[in-house]
Parts: sequence; C-alpha cells; structure tokens
Amino acid sequence: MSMLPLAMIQQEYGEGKNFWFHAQASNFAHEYDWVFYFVLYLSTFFFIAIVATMILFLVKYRRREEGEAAPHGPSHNTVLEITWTVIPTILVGFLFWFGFKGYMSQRVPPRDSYEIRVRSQRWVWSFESPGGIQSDVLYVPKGKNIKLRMSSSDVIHSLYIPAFRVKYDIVPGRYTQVWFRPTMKGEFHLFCTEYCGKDHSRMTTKVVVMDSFEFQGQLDKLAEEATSDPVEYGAKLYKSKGCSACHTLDGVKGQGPSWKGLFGMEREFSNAKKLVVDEQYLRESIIQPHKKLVKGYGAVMPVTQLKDRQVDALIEYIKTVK
Ligand code: HEC
Ligand SMILES: [Cu+2]
Repeated sequence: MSMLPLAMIQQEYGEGKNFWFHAQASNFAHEYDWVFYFVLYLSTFFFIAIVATMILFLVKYRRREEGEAAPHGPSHNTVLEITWTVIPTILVGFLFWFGFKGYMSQRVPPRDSYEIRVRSQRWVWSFESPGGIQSDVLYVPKGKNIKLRMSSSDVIHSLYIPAFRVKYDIVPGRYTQVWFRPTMKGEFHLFCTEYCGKDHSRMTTKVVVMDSFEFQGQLDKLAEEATSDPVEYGAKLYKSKGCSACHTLDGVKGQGPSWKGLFGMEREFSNAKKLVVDEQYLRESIIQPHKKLVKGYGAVMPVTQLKDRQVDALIEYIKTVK
C-alpha cells in the first residue's frame, strides 16, 4: 500500500484513475464511468439481496425431521409479483436510456471536428492529419473535437483508447469513425483489440494530447522530418508502415522475401519474365504488389496507401540494405 498523499498519486496516475479505470481523459469518460459504476453497484446489491434471501430460506424452511412432508406454500401473491416486475422494469428502462444516450453521442461527431485519417494494417497504426502529415503516434490537441476516419488494408482491427473510453471496429472495405474531445494533457495507450494475427499483441502505440500551440509545433516537426534524408525516412517507414512484419533485412525469409541485397539482383517470377531489380521494378512492387509475384511467394502483400515521396524514400532505403 502506498503512503503517497492523494495529490501526488493523482499526478502520477492521472485524475480519475483507479483500480478499475484509466484516467478520465476525454469528454465521454465521466458519464461512461458513472454508468459502469451504476450497473456494478446495482448488480452487487441484487446479487447480495438474492443470495442472502436464498440462504435464509434454505435454513428457515429446511426439512427438520426424517420423512416430513413438504408444506403447501402460497401459490400466488399479486402485490409481490407486481413489485418485482415494475421495479426492475423501471431500472432496466433507466439503464437503456443511459446506454442509448451515450451511444448516440459517441456515434455522431460534432460538425466542427478536426478529422484525422487512421489506417490500420497488420500490425501497425498510421495517422494522417488534414495537411497530409503522417505519423505512427496519434497527436491531438487538447480541448478540440477530434474525429477519426478509420480504414483497414487487410483484416478487422479495432481501435481502443481506454483513457478516452473510445473503442470501435475497423472493417476492411469501409470507413468507420469515432470522435472524442481530449480533456487532459499527457500520453495514453492506444491499441488494437481485435485479434488480427501473429503480432496482434504488438499492435500498440500511444496518443499524445498537447495544447494547440505544442500541437502545431509537432506537426511542423513531422513535416520537416518527412522532407529530410530519404534513407533515414525510408528506414522509419519500413517500421511504421509494417513492411518489417514480412520483409527482413538480414536475408532470412519471412512472409515476403528479405530486402538484403535486393537491389541489382536477378529476380524470377511466377507470372512474369525475369529481370534485374531496379528502381522501376521496386516502385511497381510497392504500388502494385501482385503484378509480378516473386517465385515461391503468394499474393499476400497488402496495397498500402503511400505518398510519392514515401515510395521514393523506401526505395532509397532498400538500396542501402546490402
Ligand atoms: C503481409 C506481408 C507483407 C507486407 C506487410 C509487405 N510485403 Fe512486400 N512482399 C510480400 C511478399 C509475399 C512479396 C513477394 C510476392 C510479391 O512480389 O508480391 C513482397 C514483395 C515485395 C517487393 C518485391 C521484392 C522482391 O524481392 O522482388 C517489394 C519491393 C516490397 N514487397 C516492398 C514492400 C514494402 C515497401 C512494404 C511496406 C510498405 C511491404 N513490402 C510490406 C509481403 C509483404
Ligand atoms: Cu489489429
């Protein structure tokens, strides 16, 4: 048991954080937790009341003598029956109202929301701000309504930000969306909660909530990074775009061929004539992965939404993997 004063504990774990929950870091958190506790205490109350009554009756009406006949009890009690129908109905109606109200407010983003594109892919997240700046960490300004427009390039994933009480599936072939308003500065977990294959458990990143001034600075920094050294940028994309899940750098065969010594080698295909690997071929393999299939490999590489300069950077990077 910690002896820290309350103020220090709150600073360490975030306001509203306790045994059950993460910090209350979005506009939804307060009401969400309230409903959770209401259901929890209600269920606890009825559990105890029902089990206690059962035990009491077990003892009180137990058979006392060998061969004693069971007495005839009352078969009907209108007042009791109405009571145990009406009270739970009211309670359940109340719960439905809260659930429905919360659901509706989570489903409908306000018009003025700042839209961030979220792309999910086995096993990485990618976020893109309206200005086209991409990152593998979700940066959001505090106090603004944020809408995430999400898509998947392979299987079903699910975005979950516990501190925001936000969770929604991302289904291939369609956009899904969530919104929230961050109310607390800091870093919070973001992860996939839909089992999506081998490295599902590593499909994690974080949300960083900044004030709007810091947020602008962060966007500028990311934009700068993207235009600097292409090889360095390519190395980052190799990880953040999920290429590393299938392509190794050390010659070991993964789901896809290793990139070691790829540039300049001779390649054979199952559906095209052989050629020597050059920039043209690399570009095509990244943008239209299934046009030429490397011999011995299936058509499993996902089509990734990459910007032109990202494709360039990846090619520059591949050229350095010797
Ligand atoms: C799900 C696994 C998977 C992921 C993720 C993946 N690839 Fe591939 N990739 C493959 C497979 C399998 C092949 C071989 C079949 C083919 O040519 O499509 C391949 C082939 C390639 C080739 C041609 C390589 C050669 O040896 O001739 C390039 C270049 C390439 N991928 C780049 C990328 C880049 C860049 C990314 C990340 C943006 C990426 N891949 C992500 C599976 C993957
Ligand atoms: Cu996933």
